[in-house]
Amino acid sequence: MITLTIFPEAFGEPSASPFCMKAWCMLHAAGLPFELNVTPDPRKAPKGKFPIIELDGVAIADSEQIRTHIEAISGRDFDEGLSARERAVSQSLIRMVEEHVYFAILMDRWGEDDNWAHVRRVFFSDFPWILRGMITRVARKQALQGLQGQGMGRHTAEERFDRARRDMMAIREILGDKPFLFGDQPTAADYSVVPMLRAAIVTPVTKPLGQFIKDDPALMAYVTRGTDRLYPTGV
Ligand SMILES: N[C@@H](CCC(=O)N[C@@H](CS)C(=O)NCC(=O)O)C(=O)O
Repeated sequence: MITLTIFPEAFGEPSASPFCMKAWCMLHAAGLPFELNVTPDPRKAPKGKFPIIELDGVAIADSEQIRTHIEAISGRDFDEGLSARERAVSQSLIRMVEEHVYFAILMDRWGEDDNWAHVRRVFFSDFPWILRGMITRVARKQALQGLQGQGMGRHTAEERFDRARRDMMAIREILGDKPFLFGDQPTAADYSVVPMLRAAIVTPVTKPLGQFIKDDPALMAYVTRGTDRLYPTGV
């Protein structure tokens, strides 16, 4: 039996992490039996991040490796039916949302004081109250240092939004009037893009990126369709 370890629910999402949602939705879609392990503390995870899956004592970290593993053991190809060119576009889209848009959302959540008040309260509620102040200060400092290193933390809020907005327009262009990014059926990119767009719009204090998505009927219809189709629990 596979165990999928994820962060707890937050802001109405079954897991606070879009990467955890991706892995969860993929496991669900592949029809593999699995159980959930829900915990807020990733420090002992092999790469210090969630999601991870464990099978026969072997841990696999990172949603990309998890996808590869799911495809290997289930025989399911999440990009089935796509041409070589579509697979290349899919790969680029996945990188764009996971390695760029994600960090803009992280800045909106951890870098902006109004959202940080919610993140602090919701993400750290399981830690003993006596340690919570210290743990949250350290966690925020480390997160913001990481964002400086990655680069997103060096942009102004306006610059961040402008960068992410261009990514949203690229997604909308690729989507066109199709139900999913590459046609009538969801493919791998949808499993990354839908949870990432949801992460932007459920962030408690709506920031310009979340507002941009909410104001775009095509993107919102896609998020609703994707949620209905991919999310195991419904939201
Ligand atoms: N590339 C990884 C990214 C996973 C990731 O960034 N997870 C975040 C939550 S969204 C995490 O565990 N953060 C904890 C930390 O950095 O301490 C994947 O695709 O799984």
